[in-house]
Amino acid sequence: MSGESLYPRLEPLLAQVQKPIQYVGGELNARVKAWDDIAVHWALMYPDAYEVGLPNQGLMILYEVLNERPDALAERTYAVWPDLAALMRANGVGQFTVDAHRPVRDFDVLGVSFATELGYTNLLEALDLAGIPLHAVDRDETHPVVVAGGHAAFNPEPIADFVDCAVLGDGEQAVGDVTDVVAAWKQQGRPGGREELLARLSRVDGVYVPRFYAVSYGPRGAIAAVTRTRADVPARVGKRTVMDLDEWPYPKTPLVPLAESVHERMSVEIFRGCTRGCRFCQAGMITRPVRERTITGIGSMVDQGLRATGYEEVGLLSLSSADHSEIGQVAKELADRYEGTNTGLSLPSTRVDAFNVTLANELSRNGRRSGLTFAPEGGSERIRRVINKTVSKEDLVATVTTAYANGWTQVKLYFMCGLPTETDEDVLEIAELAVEVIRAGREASGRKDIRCTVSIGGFVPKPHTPFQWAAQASAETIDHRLRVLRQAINADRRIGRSIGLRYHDGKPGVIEGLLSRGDRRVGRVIERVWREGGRFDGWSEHFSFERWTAAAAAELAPLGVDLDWFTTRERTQDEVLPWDHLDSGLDKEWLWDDWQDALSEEEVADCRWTPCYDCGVCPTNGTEIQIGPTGRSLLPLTVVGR
Ligand code: B12
Ligand code: SF4
Repeated sequence: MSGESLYPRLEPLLAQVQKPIQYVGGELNARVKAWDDIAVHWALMYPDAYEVGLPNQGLMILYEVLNERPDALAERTYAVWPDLAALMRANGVGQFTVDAHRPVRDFDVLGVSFATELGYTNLLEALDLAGIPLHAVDRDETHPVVVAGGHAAFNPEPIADFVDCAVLGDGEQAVGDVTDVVAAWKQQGRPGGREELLARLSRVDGVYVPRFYAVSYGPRGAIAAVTRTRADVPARVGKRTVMDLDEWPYPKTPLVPLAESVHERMSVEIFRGCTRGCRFCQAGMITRPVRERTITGIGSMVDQGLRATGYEEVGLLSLSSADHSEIGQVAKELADRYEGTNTGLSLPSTRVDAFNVTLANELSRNGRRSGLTFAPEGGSERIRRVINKTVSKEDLVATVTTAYANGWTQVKLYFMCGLPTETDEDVLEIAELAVEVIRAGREASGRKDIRCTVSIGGFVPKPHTPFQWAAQASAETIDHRLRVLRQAINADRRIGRSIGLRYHDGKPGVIEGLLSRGDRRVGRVIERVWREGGRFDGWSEHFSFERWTAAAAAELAPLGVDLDWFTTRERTQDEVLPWDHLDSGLDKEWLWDDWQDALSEEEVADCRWTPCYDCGVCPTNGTEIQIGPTGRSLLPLTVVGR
């Protein structure tokens, strides 16, 4: 019988694996709906371990939106660790959902959220465990439709052979449209089989069906053209944009993890999109325009979410939360409302120029003054102009010092290494900055125990950003710069011991680069890596650079390209990029001009506060920037006593 629980066969295996709790489901606010009489069954997957996947905001939203529909149900599935995967294979137990432990194979749709490309091998593992053919062309109408979503879906070409379609942009409305199409096709007796279903899906706004687009290559390895193979599919696929976030106040009842997870607090997304224009930031570019949730909308989501979860901390999330036009008011009113309770508020990393101590004081009114995180991203003022994240060294030091003077003792600073035009000197300035921050901080606070942690990530150029043409720095370059930086920080031990340095070597970034800007030819590399045991590539203990480079060499050489071709090679203006037929709304010419501006160290302002500079998004999507002030307050809610 379809949808029958695998739990009786799974349970004996759980006693033999690590952290079995992650597979049992039944979390607070999880849903299990009856299988029969439901038109469309969705399995929603985050292709990483439960501890990373469960708190993912995007998937939590879609889970709830779908389950609210009477004709749909959604259950969750996560990547299983290799210990359980081996036992499942040995015992013939397929990939299952954690909600009702149903076989993923039985669902109509398998929706996979790709926030990062490093989840691709876990997709293949899940398909194989589920008994779903790896290649979309080998599936028939009894198999689930495999749908990719999330930010990486803006270039799904490396996984084009494995997915049936990709949804570009916001999912809230798109999943409803996909449900309608699948329901109608099933109800009509599945006319035309899988091909017809996919053709119908390709006509839904934001849905891209790779099999209906043929890619040809030119003599030097670059793409010659991407052409439609059917006249009834769009030449370019546009993205979906939810315009009124208040109409979509999800998750209303967030899931509370059973096992330890990376993010144990409630999150309320206070706006979507960002127009600060940081040139490295794919999330900012592809989610334009800015759409703020209103102050009343935020207030009721916080209230409802806390009641539904029992959490004592609320993160006010977005790509740059201190930029919400009414953040001061939001923070003050929430702090008033929860004064005297255990409820704490937090913002994720803050732009240095958006930080203000009144806001920080409001957020920590309930006594928590743990750590503050700033993301200057570039070490020198020059490189900050290149990436369009302009803040002067003086302002940076002054801001961090203010934080120390106001009682914070731990400050985290995020940087990137390997940015376009970067030299060793730019990176060495990170050390100077950190030293200065500690010196000034000790002086201002009168304390010796203040700490500053410098966290550094290797820069990976991403599609749909001005840096999509840039040469990625090699792993050797990154490793060399990190080495000299470490030496510089440790040069003076009296200061150096107050500075922590956190970084990864440059190798995983190279593979992320291959997967981010790859085309369909990269699919065979992913498949080979998976066949040779590649899983959980986001985890350093599972990631094997050698496995990836060997697979890339073997699979790409016959095609006349290689790993460097996809990563450390700078692209020219006329090159057809693998994602050119996927429309994030950004005008390619604007992106190119912005890339040229980066090279000449010219900045661009935030169009929230300055006139539009025609990036293309608003006219292409028929959207517009939406910011307050609404003039409304968080109330009419009364103070919640807890
Ligand atoms: C902004 C951001 C943050 C912010 C805010 C997070 C948030 N709003 O959820 C902050 C700073 C708090 C944060 C914290 C963390 N983050 Co973060 N974060 C991001 C980032 C850049 C964007 C996420 C976002 O905007 N979410 C908002 C939601 C609403 O959007 P969404 O998930 O994209 O989903 C929408 C659409 O994309 C679409 N969609 C998504 N999936 C699907 C699937 C289908 C089938 C369909 C149809 C549609 C669809 O519909 C959704 C609703 O519209 C992502 C990278 C990325 N490009 O996605 C990393 C990312 C998700 N974060 C990551 C990490 C590691 C973390 C932390 C663990 C860091 C830490 N050590 O503390 C924490 C954990 C937080 C958590 N909730 O899980 C990693 C996850 C790595 C992994 N292995 O999967 C990522 C991928 C970054 C990276 N490359 O390393 N993060
Ligand atoms: S079109 Fe103009 S207003 Fe809209 S996001 Fe682009 S620059 Fe900003």
